[in-house]
Amino acid sequence: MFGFFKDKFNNLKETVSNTAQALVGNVVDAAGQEEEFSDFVLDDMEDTLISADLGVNYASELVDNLRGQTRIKPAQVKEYFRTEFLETLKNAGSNILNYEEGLNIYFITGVNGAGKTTLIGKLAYKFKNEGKKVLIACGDTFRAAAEEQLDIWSKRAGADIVRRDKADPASVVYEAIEKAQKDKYDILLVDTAGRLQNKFNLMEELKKIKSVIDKKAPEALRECILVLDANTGQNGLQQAKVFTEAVNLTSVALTKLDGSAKGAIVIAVARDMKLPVKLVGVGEKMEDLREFNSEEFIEALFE
Ligand SMILES: Nc1nc2c(ncn2[C@@H]2O[C@H](COP(=O)(O)OP(=O)(O)OP(=O)(O)O)[C@@H](O)[C@H]2O)c(=O)[nH]1
Ligand SMILES: [Mg+2]
Repeated sequence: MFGFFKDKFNNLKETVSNTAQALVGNVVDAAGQEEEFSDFVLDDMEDTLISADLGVNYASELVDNLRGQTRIKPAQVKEYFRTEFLETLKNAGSNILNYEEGLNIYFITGVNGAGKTTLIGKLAYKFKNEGKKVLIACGDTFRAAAEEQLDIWSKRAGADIVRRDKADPASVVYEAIEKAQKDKYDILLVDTAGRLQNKFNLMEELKKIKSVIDKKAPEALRECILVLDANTGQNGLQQAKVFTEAVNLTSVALTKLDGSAKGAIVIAVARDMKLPVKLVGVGEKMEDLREFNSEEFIEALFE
């Protein structure tokens, strides 16, 4: 049976347990049993938030709100952070992956090794299980074996693929869109390279592919997803900035959350980039994909 949501909450709790310790556990420990917040306690708390990868500015802001006030006591610190984090996540927008009748194009970007190709395999599997007609475009023609890897995923998921070895990625995507429109596919997943000769070339190539999608399929629903490895921490935020300047991202997929202690990057991305996380990778297998939900994530962290 397809277990996309099976025992979702317990799995999620386990998946985020390292992040929960790094973020919530250590913050509560930092607050200690004091009656009021001392500077010493607050500085310790700020360091804890920064090492959990929440970002320096946000960490300082949250801690500064607690300075010189008496309304929130150290004993209530957990509730304070729970409310703050949930609000930040909600302000970044809906977690629901957009989908509508007709063609839906998911353009998948991110640095090398982030988990783009694996995410495409997982998404293909998810959509096939929902009875959708799924096509994959191999827009990574740079790395040797990239097309082979995508071919294996497409077969596993039972999805169709357009690959033209070593061709220009934008032309492969052009051809895939034509096929998707002609043969009435519901889903087109576009894989891209994570590394070219340099970052400039990579961004130029992504812009070119994006412009082919926008021009050739203006009527299609288009999501531009940045794949972030949870373990990259604050570095991930820098990546998000570069990509969003190039291709105007609509959402983030956070991969390798399994085992990561740096899941707080979800909150940092939501706050600094105003980008919602919509998908979470929790392992290397085809079923290891979860739809992100802010309430569930916060509940699993703060339980
Ligand atoms: N534990 C874990 N591993 C993952 C997850 N997603 C991807 N991986 C692993 O990360 C590695 C890189 O994944 P790819 O999907 O090839 O990454 P990519 O972004 O396509 O890489 P390039 O094509 O080189 O840019 C592989 O070994 C995957 O099995 C995840 O959610 N959890
Ligand atoms: Mg890849």
